[in-house]
Amino acid sequence: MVVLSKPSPLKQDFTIKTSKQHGNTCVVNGSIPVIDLSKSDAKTLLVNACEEHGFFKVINHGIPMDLMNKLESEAVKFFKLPQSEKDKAAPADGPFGYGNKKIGPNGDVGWIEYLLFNTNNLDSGFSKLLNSSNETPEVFRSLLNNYIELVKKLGCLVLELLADGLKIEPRNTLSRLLEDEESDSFFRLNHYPPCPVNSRDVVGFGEHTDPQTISVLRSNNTSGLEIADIKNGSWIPVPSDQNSFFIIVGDSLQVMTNGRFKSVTHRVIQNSMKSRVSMIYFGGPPLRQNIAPLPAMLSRGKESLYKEFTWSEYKKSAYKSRLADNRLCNFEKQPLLPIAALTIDAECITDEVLKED
Ligand SMILES: O=C(O)CCC(=O)C(=O)O
Repeated sequence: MVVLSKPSPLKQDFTIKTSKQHGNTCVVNGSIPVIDLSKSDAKTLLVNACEEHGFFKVINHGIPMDLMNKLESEAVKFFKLPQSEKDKAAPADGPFGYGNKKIGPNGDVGWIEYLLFNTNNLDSGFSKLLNSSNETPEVFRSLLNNYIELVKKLGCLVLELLADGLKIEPRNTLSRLLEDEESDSFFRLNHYPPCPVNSRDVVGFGEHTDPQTISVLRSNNTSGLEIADIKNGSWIPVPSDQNSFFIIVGDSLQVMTNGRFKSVTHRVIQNSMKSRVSMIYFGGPPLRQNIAPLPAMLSRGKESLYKEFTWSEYKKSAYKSRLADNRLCNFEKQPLLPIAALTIDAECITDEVLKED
């Protein structure tokens, strides 16, 4: 059992606000697809999992356990530092470096602390770490570098198998977005300390979808992650497995497949006994990249379900929203409905609609 810093009493409200879409019902025996990447049927199973769950676990991924464990130990060493030392790694401006309880710029909070890095410019977050009394910063840095390189490769392999499964050519159509030297990808080390309040109602990381293409997640053996069932919205707890990776479909991949793959809503519930440590790579496209359904997804006269936008435009809009907002709805083409059938979804009222009022 890993127990890190002594938690302080809850001063803020970390209560889960029961969402309209998902409520708080939990289906304990909901299933999570497990895909063996060494098997020849992997590409078909991956496509099914992205369509039906937007989430799956991969085994036989080829990333050495030793590397995952060493990086986790370095992260744990950092999170064990006194609060005043960790605060020295907080960003003066921008998002990279140490964060505590605040998630994003718009008032979301969680029972969490984290280190956030830009994968193409590790120094943007890492230079802040040098302000804290970290004893082995070079070890930490080189482990981060090696690990990020390997999870990026894993993300690319999954995207190439998905391209094969969807008959998209060339097969690097999706993976090249992560490999591009201007790819806007992030890496976050999350630490959820044991929470003094033992309740399913305290949130570690509130419900959200990932805006990027694909996320590659690994955690220690502490549970807490839940995904929303795409069919009925109920929450499915994800059993932890420190030897495997979990893959999360992001909003951009949903758009590029014209809604065939689903970007999955997920959240982390606090644990009152054990620390959860997770590491997550968010594979994003370059800022200039148009995010639009791929031609192969528009065959047989299908129309795009989405307006045209670049990753930079989507990101700007996402950063103005709250964690739980449905960010994609402002980019969806409105179906042509008879006027009498039109209803306005409160979450989707755009600035233009508000101005007209
Ligand atoms: O800690 C986890 O398992 C998930 C974290 C997460 O969803 C995130 O960092 O965006």
